[in-house]
Formats: sequence, structure tokens, C-alpha cells
Amino acid sequence: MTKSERLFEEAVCYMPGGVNSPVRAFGSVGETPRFIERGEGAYITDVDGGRYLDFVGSWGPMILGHNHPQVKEAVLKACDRGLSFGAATEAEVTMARLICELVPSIEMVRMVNSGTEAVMSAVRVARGFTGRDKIIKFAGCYHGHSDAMLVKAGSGVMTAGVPDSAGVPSGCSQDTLTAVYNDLSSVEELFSACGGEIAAVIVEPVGANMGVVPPTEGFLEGLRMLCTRYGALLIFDEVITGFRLGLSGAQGYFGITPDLTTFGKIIGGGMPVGAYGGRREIMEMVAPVGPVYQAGTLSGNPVAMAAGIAQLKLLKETPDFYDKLHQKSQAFFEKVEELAAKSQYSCQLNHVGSLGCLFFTKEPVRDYASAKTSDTKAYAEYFKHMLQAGIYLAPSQFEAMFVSAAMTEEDLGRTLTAMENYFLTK
Ligand code: HOZ
Repeated sequence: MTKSERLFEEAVCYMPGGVNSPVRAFGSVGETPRFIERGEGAYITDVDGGRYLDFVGSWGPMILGHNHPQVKEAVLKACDRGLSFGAATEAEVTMARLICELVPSIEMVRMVNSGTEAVMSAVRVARGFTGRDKIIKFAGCYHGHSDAMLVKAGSGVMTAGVPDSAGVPSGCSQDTLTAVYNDLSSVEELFSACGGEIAAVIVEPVGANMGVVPPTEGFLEGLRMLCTRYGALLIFDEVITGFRLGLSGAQGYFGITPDLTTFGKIIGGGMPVGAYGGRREIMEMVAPVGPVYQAGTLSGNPVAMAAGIAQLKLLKETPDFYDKLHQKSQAFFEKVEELAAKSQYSCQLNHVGSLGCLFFTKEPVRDYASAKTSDTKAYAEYFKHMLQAGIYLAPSQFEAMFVSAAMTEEDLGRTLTAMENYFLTK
């Protein structure tokens, strides 16, 4: 028995499913989770000494790789000054200024502790600002685990095959309307039926929690147009795409201006951070200026801010950071596509920038329904093969593959060889 197996046996006695977040239980890939001891650059090492090239990267934020020396140094310095004050600090101002400078749609921002909190708060602000209750979300998009968002959600909810969570009072989700990703007519129908009651449309500008599903031409533009026409707010959930597709996120990448934006872990350099922001007139609804209440002792925590500022500055100041990451990812994904096409297995590769996902289906994947056609058993088999070859992929079909700046050509070449070996047997 390995140490990971022993730890997992003990973990299930004390934690539901042995984990603190469902996907990491490895349930859908029929494996025992690897207990991670450390991360360095592009690699993580488990408690048994297994070393893996990490394509999960803490679900996105480790875009520079693990334990980046400048981020670590900033954290250690901040720790030296104290861990939490629950009071205003200079670092919060630096972080807010950085986000407002880098993301043109954001004039004011509020820090929170996770993407879930950011979305929950942004939705409240949208309701407070418009005086309306209904929200449109898309099947397969995941916006964290607040009550109103657990309707046809992606990520772990989709992996578990549960469309709606138990424990959500019907009153909390009755104002959540669901539309089809990449299908503007499904959104138009909802607006024509009850446009005057819709506070906001919330969308992942690249679906990244039903696997990776890029927006089709005109989809995001259409959402912008419909929201403007009906007086609803457009919320971009950039928990995955923010500072991943570029310094101004998916909104800069696709050239669409949302009214509100949510961010997650990437702005904390991997520490527990989230944020929401937008136009001044909307953000001035938030307490203590306005009537929408939202608060938190740990929001803007000085250690988390130090990590986030260090990471954002590195992203901003490294010449051509995103061009290089995207070129490297593009070359890699093109080769993955060639391999998948040669195999007898039917696979679809979706990718944008440094985000990708290989679906085990013949159908092009453009929404929740087509993502669900993927053969999850085949994905599990592929996952196991890759893990054995030292490549750590998401333990679910419905998550993204994150390329990091720390990955070398050699690392990616080794990944391709492992994939080729797998596809040759299929
Ligand atoms: N898709 C989730 C992150 N956006 C996976 C992380 C988790 O649920 O633990």
C-alpha cells in the first residue's frame, strides 16, 4: 500500500469522501488521489515520491509554475509583518489599483476570498443595482457553490452527474434561469418572456468547467447586445480566464466589455483570493457606500495580497509573457490534435490560449449537451495512463488542462509521447 492510499483510507474517516472539494477525490477516474507534498516549477511531488508534470496547476492560478521564487519571497516578507489584521492595509490599495489599471471595464473592485464569494456578491450587486431578481446562467457553466448558482452547474456537479444540488431551497434557485451555451436564441427567448425582471446574465466567457468550450463567433457580442437592450448587467465570470488569456482576461482577448467581472485564485497567486469589480456607479452600490451588504475579515488578507501582487506584477512586467505562453500552447495543442486525429479513438480537442481539453466524443463540443456525449470511462483510462507516465491531468473529463509558463518544450514533448503511446494502443 502506498502512503497516498494509507492517507486516503484515513481521510475518508474524517472528511466527506476524504477530501475538501469533490473533484480531487478522483472518483470519476477510479483512482486513489495522490497526496501532494510539494510543488516546484512545472512539477508536483506526492508523498510517495511520485513526480508529475502538473496540468492542473491548482485549477489555474499557478500560471508561473509552483513556488515561484519572487512570489514566495513576497509571501515570506508579508508573513514577517503579521498574518491578518482585519483592518485596511496598503497592499489592498496596490492590488485594487493594479486590477483597475489592467482591466479597463473595472473602475472599482472589492476583494473577497474565493471565486464562489466573488460571484455570490456580484449577483447580489447586480440585483441591488437593477432592482430585479432573475439571473440567466448557462448549463455547464460553473460559478462556485452558492445556492443560486447550483443549477445545471459544470465542474464537480457535472462530473457527479447531479444537475442540481440537494439542500438548495427552491426559493433560492427559482430566479435562476438556464440558457444553452453558444445559443443566443435560448437567451433571447428568456429575455422576451421576462426581460424586465432579469438583473443579469452571468457567463464564463470561455466555458472551462464542462471541459473547455470556447464561445462561438458572435455569442459574447450577442449577450452584450441583449443585456444592453433589456437593461440587464453582463457579468463575466473570469475565475478561470482572468489573467490567463491575457492581462485583461477574456474580455480583452475577445474585445467585449462586461458590466461586472469576477476573479478567483489567480489574483492571489494560488492563495485563497477572489474579487469582483466593475463600473463605479455599479460598485458604489456596495457597503459602506451603498445599500448592498457584503463583508469579510479575511478579505484583502495581507499575505494573500502580497502573493497576488507579486504574481500580477510578474505577469505584467515579463516581456511578451502571454504571446510566448500562447505560442507554446498553440504548438502543443496542434500536435495533440494530430495525435488524436490519427488514433482510432474519436476525440475532439478544444483549446484557447493556454487552456485545453480533450473530449472523448465524435461530436464537436460547443455546449453542455455535447460535452456530456464524451465517454467518461475512456477519459478515465486515458487519465490513468498519463498519470503512470508522470503527467498529472484533471481527474475529470469536465475540467480544463492548464499549460504553465514553467513547462519546457521537453516537458510538453514528453507529454505528447505519453499521449502517442496511449493512442497507439487505441
Ligand atoms: N472546476 C473547479 C475550479 N473552477 C475545480 C476545483 C474544485 O472544485 O475543487
